[in-house]
Amino acid sequence: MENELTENIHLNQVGFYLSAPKIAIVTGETGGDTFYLKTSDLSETVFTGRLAEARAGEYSQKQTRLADFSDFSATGNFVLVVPGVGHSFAFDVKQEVHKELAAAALKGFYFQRASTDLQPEYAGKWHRPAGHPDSEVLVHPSAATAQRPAGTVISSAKGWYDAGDYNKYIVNSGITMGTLLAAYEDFPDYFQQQQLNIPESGNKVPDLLDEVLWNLRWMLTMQDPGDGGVYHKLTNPAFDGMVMPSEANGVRYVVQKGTAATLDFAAVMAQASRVYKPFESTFPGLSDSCLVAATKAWEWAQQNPAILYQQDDLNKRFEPAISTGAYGDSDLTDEFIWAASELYVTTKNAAYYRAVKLFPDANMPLPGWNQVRLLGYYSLVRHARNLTPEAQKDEPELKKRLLRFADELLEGAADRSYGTVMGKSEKDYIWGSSSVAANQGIALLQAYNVTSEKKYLHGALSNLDYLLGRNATGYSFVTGFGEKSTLHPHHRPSVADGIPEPVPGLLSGGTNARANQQDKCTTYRSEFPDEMYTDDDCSYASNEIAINWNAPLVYLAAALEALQQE
Ligand code: 9MR
Repeated sequence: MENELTENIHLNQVGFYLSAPKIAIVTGETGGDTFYLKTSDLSETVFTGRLAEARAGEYSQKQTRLADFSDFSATGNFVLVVPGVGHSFAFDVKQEVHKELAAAALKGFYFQRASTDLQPEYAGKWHRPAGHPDSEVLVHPSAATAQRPAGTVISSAKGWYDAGDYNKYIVNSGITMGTLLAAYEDFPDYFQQQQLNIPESGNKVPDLLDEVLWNLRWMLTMQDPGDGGVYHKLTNPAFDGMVMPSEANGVRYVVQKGTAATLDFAAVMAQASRVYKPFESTFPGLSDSCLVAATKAWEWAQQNPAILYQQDDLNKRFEPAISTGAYGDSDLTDEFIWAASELYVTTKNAAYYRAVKLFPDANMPLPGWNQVRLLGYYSLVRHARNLTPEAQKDEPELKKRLLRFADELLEGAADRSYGTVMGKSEKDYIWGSSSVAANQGIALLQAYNVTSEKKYLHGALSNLDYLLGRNATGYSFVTGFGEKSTLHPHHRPSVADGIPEPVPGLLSGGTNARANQQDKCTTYRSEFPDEMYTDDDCSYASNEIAINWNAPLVYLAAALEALQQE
């Protein structure tokens, strides 16, 4: 039996750092209490340990036993063996164990590029012809102004496809860009040496910033030059079929300007302005243009503080009807906080700091596309030393809240079924829950940065383990990483390209407790909330990929690589 591969040992299928915690979870009945770490050819036992007492989660119900081999610390390729159960997938223990993952997660954005072909030199077997030039996009009646009446043709090229679909949405680009730029601001040395092999590699600018620029250039075109407002999205009226980008040739529109999109845009442009400033000689004028764009957007939002994107309502008033992703948000408090924070950090103009109530309550809501408050707080803490007295006065309280939030995330993690920070409650398993795990990891790393306390670093690592297989489904949710990883994401190129392997480095949305009600796929195998996942391209509610999920994966993987020696 121990010579047989089992899927009942759930672990990070990529591997473990030499000196960090190493945990695997064994499900089902186990014969005894002992587990062994063996070389992957099973010839040599290198570590022997005891399984912890069986536990059952409140919503998981499946019995789990934890195997802790953190004390083992030698380089190699190993399997975990539990007599009576079998052996795990093989994994590495080594330095830089997530280096390739960190690069691939960022390269995932290159594969999402619109308006360009992906050449074999960079894309390997996933090369493809260009799709969506977006050089002739129509102004939708919902976005018409005197200067740009309905039907006006504008150019709005480049950008990343949002997800498994081919549309480009400003709100979701906002949190994605904010997260990637934050990764760069927090770990510049790491990104300065990271190599992605993208067309711009070698231009003296870190590859991350080259890749981010592809989307930044598109975002800039989404601002109405007439008044500074920003279109909510660039979209087809309805989702494309499951075809390659080059075969999706329908008419595309920019749709209604809105306050959420405009504020997210202002935040990203303000942040980009300071991040690209040192690269002035490569991108002359870019930093200044970003700041001008941010300021104009901010002013528009002051004049138009509550223009919500409500797709149903829009469809009652305008044609053609739009049925693609809505990203509708009805509470814009957090978007104001984020935009004001970024404009303040970049300009040091305290008027921005005072312009909105930055601390309307003591809540610390986990970031998501409709909740960006913490992106602003992270920036305020990151730059605290260089800010004006107003912000410095608030800094201790802000740090306190950050630590309180991180402590809440850690609470009880070690005793959970899978011993991860992810999964405190069933509520973690939402549409795109993989990004919940990754964003929790980022919050913990902010706390680590403030305190240097290892528990935060290890908590973040537990969630990377979650994403790479230490979860109830046993899947690694990152395409191309792990022996049992997502193979059939709801991702049009991966479905239509005729290549068996999905485009690599993409993070599946993962377990979603309501997925079977939302996408009605018939291939789910379990009703447990933490197992509601199917690796089937029908499942847009549990197995799509999206840029706002990949971005926190980039942050988490790169940060853990940068911090591994600590
Ligand atoms: O990530 C979004 C999730 O929070 C929503 O519940 C869901 C339904 O509205 O939409 C998700 O976003 C999708 C977007 O609307 C269109 N592109 C694909 C996105 C990921 O599934």
